[in-house]
Amino acid sequence: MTRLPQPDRTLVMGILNVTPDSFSDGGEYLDVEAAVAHGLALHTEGADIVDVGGESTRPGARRADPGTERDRVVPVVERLTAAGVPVSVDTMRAEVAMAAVAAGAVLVNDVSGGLADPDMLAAVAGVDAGYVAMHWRGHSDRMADLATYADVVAEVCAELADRLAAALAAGVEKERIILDPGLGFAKTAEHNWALLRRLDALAALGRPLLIGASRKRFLGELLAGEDGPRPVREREDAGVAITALAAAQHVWGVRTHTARPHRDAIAAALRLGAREGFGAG
Ligand code: PMM
Repeated sequence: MTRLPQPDRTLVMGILNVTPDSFSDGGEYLDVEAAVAHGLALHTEGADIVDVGGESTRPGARRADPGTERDRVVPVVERLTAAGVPVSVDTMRAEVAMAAVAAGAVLVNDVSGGLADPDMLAAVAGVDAGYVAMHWRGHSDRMADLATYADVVAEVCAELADRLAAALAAGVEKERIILDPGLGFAKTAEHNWALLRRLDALAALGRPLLIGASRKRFLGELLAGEDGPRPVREREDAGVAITALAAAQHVWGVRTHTARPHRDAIAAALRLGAREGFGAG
């Protein structure tokens, strides 16, 4: 992963959805100029990498066609790369991933862990890019029905281990692979909390971890008031708390909608965990 930023702390991956329908920022950055401006702002604010996606994966979402997805993503990847911003591409399609890598993306963030497109792992094996394999059980239109587990931690670990093995078998070097439990993907709020409680079990798979909790529904449910779940835009602080707790456990990265609050939380977690500087004794 020579081209990936490698800070000696948890990395912040800023979210840039170039889609009409993502749950928290859908429609805001469909225009290339607006998307690039937001990507640059995230980077200036402290995002180590900007994750550009052209297909919404929110529960129930319909798929974008491949050409549309590629046309949304590639110009934004090109422009951000040219501006010196490290970029990842959030896609389940090999074709889109390869176009984005050719345009400068240094990381392929595949929410399906290679399951959605049979060509993905071999394609990634052939390029110099990192690969995020996220835990996934099926497309958004049916993932709510797939949220059944006897032991969510054991099953997600086993299924991620399978995806890791498949990526290795396809020729993706171990050093390039990052694993993600896929909070909210075929998971209820209870499942997400159970996984967050056991980051140690996920880390035992032997690869760095990426965690995407930012603004997700389980935080809305956690913070629900009389009017129902807390609105998407008012879930930020709980996400920052999760970042601090995950950073204290040395996860590789957090995928977030803002950058600075998360960078600050990571700095505090790191400082608190440091052994030096606590005074005598
Ligand atoms: N979540 C979403 C999209 N892509 N990628 C990874 N690796 N991990 C996630 O948790 C994840 C993801 C859905 O959130 P969004 O609609 O805000 O992008």
